[in-house]
Amino acid sequence: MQTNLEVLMRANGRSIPLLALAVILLPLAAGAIQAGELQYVLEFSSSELRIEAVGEYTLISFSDACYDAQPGHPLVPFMARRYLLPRGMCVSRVRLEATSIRTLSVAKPLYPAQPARPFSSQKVEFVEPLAEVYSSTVPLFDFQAELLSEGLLEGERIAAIALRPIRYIPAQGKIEVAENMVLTIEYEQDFTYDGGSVRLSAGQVASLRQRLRGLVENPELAGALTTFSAPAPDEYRHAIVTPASLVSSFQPLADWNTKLGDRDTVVSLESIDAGFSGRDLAEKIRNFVSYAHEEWGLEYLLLGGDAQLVPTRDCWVFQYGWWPHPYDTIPTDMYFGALDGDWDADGDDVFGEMNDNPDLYAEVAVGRACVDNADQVELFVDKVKAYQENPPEGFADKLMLPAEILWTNPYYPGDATNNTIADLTHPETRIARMYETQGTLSRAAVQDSLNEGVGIVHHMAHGNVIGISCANGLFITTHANNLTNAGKTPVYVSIACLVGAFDYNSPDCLVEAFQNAQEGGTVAWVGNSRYGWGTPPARGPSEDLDVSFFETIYDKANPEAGPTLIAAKDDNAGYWGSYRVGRWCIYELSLFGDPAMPIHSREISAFIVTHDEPHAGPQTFKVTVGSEAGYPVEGMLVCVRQEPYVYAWARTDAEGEAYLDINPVAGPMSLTVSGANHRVWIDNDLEALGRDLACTRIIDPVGKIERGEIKPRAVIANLGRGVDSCYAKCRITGPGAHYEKGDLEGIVYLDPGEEDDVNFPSWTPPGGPGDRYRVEVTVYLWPEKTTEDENPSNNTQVGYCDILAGVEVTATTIVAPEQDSVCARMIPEAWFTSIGTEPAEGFYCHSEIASMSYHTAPYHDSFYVAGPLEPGDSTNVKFASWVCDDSLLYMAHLLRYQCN
Ligand SMILES: [Ca+2]
Ligand SMILES: [Ca+2]
Ligand SMILES: [Ca+2]
Ligand SMILES: [Ca+2]
Repeated sequence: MQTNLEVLMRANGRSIPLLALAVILLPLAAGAIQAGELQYVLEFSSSELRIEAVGEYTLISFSDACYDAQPGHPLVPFMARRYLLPRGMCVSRVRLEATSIRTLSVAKPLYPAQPARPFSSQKVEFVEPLAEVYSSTVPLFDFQAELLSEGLLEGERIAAIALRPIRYIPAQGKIEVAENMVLTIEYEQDFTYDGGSVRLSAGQVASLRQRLRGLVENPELAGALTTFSAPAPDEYRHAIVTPASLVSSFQPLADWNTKLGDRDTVVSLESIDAGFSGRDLAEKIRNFVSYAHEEWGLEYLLLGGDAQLVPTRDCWVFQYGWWPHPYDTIPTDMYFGALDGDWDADGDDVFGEMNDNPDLYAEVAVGRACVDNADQVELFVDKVKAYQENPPEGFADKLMLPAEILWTNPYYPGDATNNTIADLTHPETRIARMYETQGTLSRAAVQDSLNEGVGIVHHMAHGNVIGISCANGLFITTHANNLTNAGKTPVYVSIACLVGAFDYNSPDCLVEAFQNAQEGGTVAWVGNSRYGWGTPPARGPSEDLDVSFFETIYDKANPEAGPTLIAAKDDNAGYWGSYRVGRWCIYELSLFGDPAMPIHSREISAFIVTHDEPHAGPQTFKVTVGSEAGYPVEGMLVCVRQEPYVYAWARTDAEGEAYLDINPVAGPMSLTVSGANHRVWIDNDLEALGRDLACTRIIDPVGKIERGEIKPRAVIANLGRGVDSCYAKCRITGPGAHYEKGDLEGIVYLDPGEEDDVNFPSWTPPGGPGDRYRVEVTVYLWPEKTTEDENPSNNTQVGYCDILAGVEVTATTIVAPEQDSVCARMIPEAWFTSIGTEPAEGFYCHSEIASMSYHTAPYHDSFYVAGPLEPGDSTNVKFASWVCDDSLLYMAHLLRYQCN
């Protein structure tokens, strides 16, 4: 594989998987894996080939076909695929074996490859087919696999591999297609690997898994081999880096992002300069980002300032033209978020060279706000907020597609790429094609359409630092400044050269004029800081990057600007990133806007949100997000807050549901739901209902107890308004007792009003007969282990218990007088029982009947029992006769009765 080509071509086509995969993992070494191989069985049907006549040539393509032929050589397509390797491994060799081959005839010779060219360049001669190549009777290329590149993403190594299923025999007009192949990737230990300590938060893990599914053919390899640490306690998923003078101006944006769930902090350049090492400020910023990524879970970085305020990292790939030109040096903002290596492997302070091993798989999504002062910051923040908070209807679903004729030899209008993007859209997307080929492209048409309101733009045109071409004239910075589309600011994307050369400051570039327009402009731009490059007659790297960007916009439920740009680069890093022209295009494509901002592509509507009733205490809080049409909405960001106790975020799943683990106190909370195509939903009046746990009763030990082992028990009730959980503690004090124990398991998920028993470890009373103990049971809140609920006064119950005496007799039943009986004269009678541990001998039973008024003298009588009365036995006692007064109430000993 030649890696020094500037002459690459690629066919039109969407990325549709052609290969059915089967995987066989074959470790070669026992014990610690030091080498091994991955094997994949691939199928490629020749019916997937598109064979089209282009003039006097044949162009062969298939979905996501790549080309790497030299100018004048035939365009034989291949495919570039990405595979994960086991952690700590690198590729030692790749092999492709064709197991079944089909031969096809092509009438005209294959199209000859043409040189790559900047979009600014019109004067490129057509390169004719080379006679000595086109007369060959032996096949050009072979069925083979080649390693294109390897890169790191969060410690995972990704290998991009070229697979060549087609070879061409020009003299016979034949192509041979390998329809069945076996790919073998041999790997060995990478002794330079130091990604073993990668720490990821839960949020980072979720987005990494999702990203790998779109990035590699074998994402399952990551799950088995990756371990992640717990999230950092102080999570910041978003940071804004800006000079100290603008920190307070950016704070409202940080507050806004924090409110939505991307916890944000503004960090001054001065503090980074003082606190981080690096050869220059740009490297210090990147080292800060590395730190924050690992310690805070950072996912988004906004560079808050134009190039003269927040430095650029200028990269250099190659010299275009006869002498070095400033346009050969590329301000590359992705450097700040692509965190592997240092982008200058050869250490010559020239960054991003082919041998510098730059990281093309970014870990942190980067955007830039090209602002010069506090007024511009305020404008930027207002636009980003308005785009999410209360966007109007009637603009977001509109896609504007201006395209001019880029070159005439070969004839290459921008229509095809814009048509490809149009094919990606939602069925209801309103598409405004403005094509020079149809006479519908003009500066006025672009201006009018922008002012009327469009959601997204893809502009296929030439450009320079201050203008973008619209066939009949340049749309320049002045036109951008004068836009009047306030509230309907689009996301603008273009392949054009230099419109995003933000390092130019007098004047600023076109993108900056759009961004800083007072009465409208754009909310975000994705554009080139240097030349865009094309490879007519096929799509070139700049167009491929943009098409990938739009694939994500129309494929994901909630595409965010920064991650969407990352996905576009992921898609092209393996193939285009292996070549100088492609790498140039990857470097220069920057996001001008907040990386966490969602991109709308449908008509704006409201969320329909339902949620649990929150209560004080730990709980899983469920939020369900639907559309006005009643469908669940996936991928939306849900955030629930209660300062300083609760900050939790989650994304809705395919059912539109998000689950947040929270532990608020009773009081006000807030809930927000945000994401693409919807106005932000905010509820600041949520109320966490109070917690009230109580110990309502001690079951054991209370009253008379025996001297043996006893299991203390009590009843805990949830008197609060939500499901709750708790622990309990039992303390027993008295002669010789030092018992203080908690229940071992706690009580979990008690419904409001529900009660449950709680058991404590066994206790054996140490004292003797008649000793009294104090028993105290207290309930503690889970998981805080405090008693600070809404009503702490009911958290503790106190009871007493007495050890039974050796000899003890008690009255157990009064036989007479009976309750409510009417009598004049009768014999009081009762049963007495021995409840002690030893026989009772020689004791008196006593009877007392008291009047409930003062008329009659009380009755007293005692009766001697000689015994012995064995433990558990009872004896019947009849007392002396009693004469009662009439019409009075009497109280007998232990029992009350009425006697008329
Ligand atoms: Ca990386
Ligand atoms: Ca270097
Ligand atoms: Ca500038
Ligand atoms: Ca309570």
